[in-house]
Amino acid sequence: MSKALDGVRILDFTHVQSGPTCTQLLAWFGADVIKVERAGEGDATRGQLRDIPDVDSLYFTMLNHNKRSITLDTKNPKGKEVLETLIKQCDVLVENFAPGALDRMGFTWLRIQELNPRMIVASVKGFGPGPYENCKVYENVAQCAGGAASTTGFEDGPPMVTGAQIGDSGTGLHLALGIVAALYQRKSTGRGQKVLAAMQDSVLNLCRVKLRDQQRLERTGLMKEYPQYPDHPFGEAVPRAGNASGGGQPGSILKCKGWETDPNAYLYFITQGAVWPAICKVIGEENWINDETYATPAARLLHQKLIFARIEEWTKTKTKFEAMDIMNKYDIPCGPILSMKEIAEDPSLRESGTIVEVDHPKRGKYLSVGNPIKLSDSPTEVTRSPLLGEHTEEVLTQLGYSTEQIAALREERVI
Ligand code: CAO
Repeated sequence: MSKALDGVRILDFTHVQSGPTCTQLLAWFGADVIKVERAGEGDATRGQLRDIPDVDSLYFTMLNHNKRSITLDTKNPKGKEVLETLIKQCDVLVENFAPGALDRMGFTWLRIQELNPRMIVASVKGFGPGPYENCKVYENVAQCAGGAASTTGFEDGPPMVTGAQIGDSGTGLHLALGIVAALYQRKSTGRGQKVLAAMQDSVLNLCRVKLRDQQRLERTGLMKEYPQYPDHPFGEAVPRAGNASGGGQPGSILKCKGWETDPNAYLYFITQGAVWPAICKVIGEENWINDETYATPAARLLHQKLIFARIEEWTKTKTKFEAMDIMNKYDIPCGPILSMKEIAEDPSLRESGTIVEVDHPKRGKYLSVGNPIKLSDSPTEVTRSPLLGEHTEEVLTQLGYSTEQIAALREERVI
């Protein structure tokens, strides 16, 4: 079967997490992704957080599936020539170097356009134009600057970053969408263009509802679905909301049977208005259905803590899965807090290809997250990440280099 991005060739000049997330997705959709790395070390993540000595780390292998790797010193004049050939023969260059690195290498936007006017140059940077545009940025900096940290955590605690890599992987996703849009526009214009996804912007995009709340707060002075209401005053900025739902239906994380010893024996429970009578029946408080203290969503907002405490008395008598099964019968929205161990062992995630087992020649079998985006006409087959420089000769031969030329480049340590 064909793949959605068959025929698209990507010059993958990315490293660490954000850029590789993007090019891995493009590879899963069928693009030919050629990862350019420095000889010797390669992408720094190959050697970071290793669990097996001298073997590419899971950090690297889980972000670089379905790619080819070539080594190239792009600061060496002969290496620059190879890079020029690659630029002429690729559709997209994706990079996430520190600001200005590509220019310093001699590959400005103007130069790239001279070499290949159809080339799309896609970049992840920490910040867009402005006072911080020249800063190097890692995940948690983006979470802090994009509004996630100030709105995450509990009211009486410090700002908190989330385990979801919204700054790195989140920005990679945004960049991938920009690249696909630019490829589509190129069909009619015939021109490439620059695509920028700034990590701060991507995090902010994912925190859109918090900017919504900032404006609601400024207009009305309070937000009734927040845990601060009605007991604590609101300040000038959106506060941390603990585990409140963030939408129009109140929710909370509740203890389940075994919580004393199992740190993940919890359930997320949403008191959706439509199923309020069912909730009351399940927890044995049928009189709450018509009691005016609880009968309407507006009345319940004044008593959220008491209501969730009562529901928790019930959830504490059930495991999270038992509670989930009972609630599902009544269409009551809730979800178990799943540990990574439970997720790794989940048969349905294996079945759907969201969790995949991959074989690697040096590390053996390992688990990875497969393509979370499923296309019915472009199925994803996850193949292992490349060893450093595994495809150097293959790619250079495809680019038109002879065996002798390749040997000379190797001799001069350009590749
Ligand atoms: N041959 C020769 N030189 C190479 C090369 C190659 N194949 N590949 C990279 N280099 C050079 C770069 O040109 C750069 O040289 P200069 O500093 O002389 O311009 C140098 O290697 C280091 O690149 P860098 O500054 O990007 O790397 P770093 O480790 O110092 O910084 C990071 C890492 C992530 C902080 C920075 O790249 C960055 O801010 N990127 C943009 C934001 C981003 O993507 N952050 C997410 C990181 S986690 O996903």
